[in-house]
Amino acid sequence: MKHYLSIHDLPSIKDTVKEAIEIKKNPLKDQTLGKDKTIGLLFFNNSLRTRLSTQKAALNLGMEPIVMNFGSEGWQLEFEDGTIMDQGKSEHVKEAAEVISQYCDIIAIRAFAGLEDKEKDEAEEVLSAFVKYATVPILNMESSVGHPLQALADAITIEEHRPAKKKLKVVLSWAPHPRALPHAVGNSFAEMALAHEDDFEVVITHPKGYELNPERTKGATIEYDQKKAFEGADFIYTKNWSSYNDYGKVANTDKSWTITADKMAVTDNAKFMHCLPVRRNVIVADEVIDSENSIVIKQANNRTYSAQVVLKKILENLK
Ligand code: AN0
Ligand code: CP
Repeated sequence: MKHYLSIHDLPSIKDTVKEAIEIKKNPLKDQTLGKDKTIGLLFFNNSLRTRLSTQKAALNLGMEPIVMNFGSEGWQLEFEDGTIMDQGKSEHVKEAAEVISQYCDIIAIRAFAGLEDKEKDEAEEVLSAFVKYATVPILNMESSVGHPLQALADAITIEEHRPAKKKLKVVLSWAPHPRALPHAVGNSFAEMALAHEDDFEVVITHPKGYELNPERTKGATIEYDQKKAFEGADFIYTKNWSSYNDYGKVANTDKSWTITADKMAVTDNAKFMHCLPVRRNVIVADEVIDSENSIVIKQANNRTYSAQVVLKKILENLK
């Protein structure tokens, strides 16, 4: 594997999940694979899990991680071609990406959707500029449209907690949030779940007007009645996102969409999942996130093995 930009870059999601579960049993087994290799983690946005678990994964593989926060420490980068750079931006991504490539064997990038210009976000302005101008592999740590390291961790977590059933009902539920959030996590989760077509029945539930990009949810059942969607579910995966059609707008903060125990009661003893960070008693009631069925902490632990299996594949390709 050269880059990891989307979940579809994995040769097989199922085999990768199995490999990650093996790595988890003995995470220091490949300590020599990344020896003398450096990974640069570039953050254009905040992070707790991604920042720490990706470094942890790199360390498990014997790599040296270096981290830079562009929000507060880097020069403001220009991404457009041919601009007269006499305003706020100090450096063009063309130079920055090539320079960083000389210091790092892999570049990992977090750059959220701006949620103002749909076309720009869909074109993955930041991520694709690095793919274009860097000379080393690129790892997506949440871009405008996807969070494939999260989706892989989610797939690992579902595999570890799945009941013995042929077909699982996996529900992605929108929940309210006061701020406009990106679509990346919802998109990648849907894509990952839909790639398990033999295994998962995929239902997405949200208020009308909160449809994700239909290209990423093809094959899923869209159900506007949240409680109906929850009936018989095995996994409830919750996430807020802003409107996609009325791009980046928050039209609904309806608390009736918060995940509560009475909604979980109609599921088939479903596990509760969320990528975190989560706003308690807005997205999910304490009674649910603190219940035995909540697997959010285990899910966050799997971020290490998700990053590690991906880095392993990239390193093996570098040799
Ligand atoms: C981000 C998002 O919704 O994309 C990161 C989630 C991993 N969440 C927030 O900004 C709260
Ligand atoms: N789930 C996730 O990506 O968390 P962070 O934003 O804290 O990295």
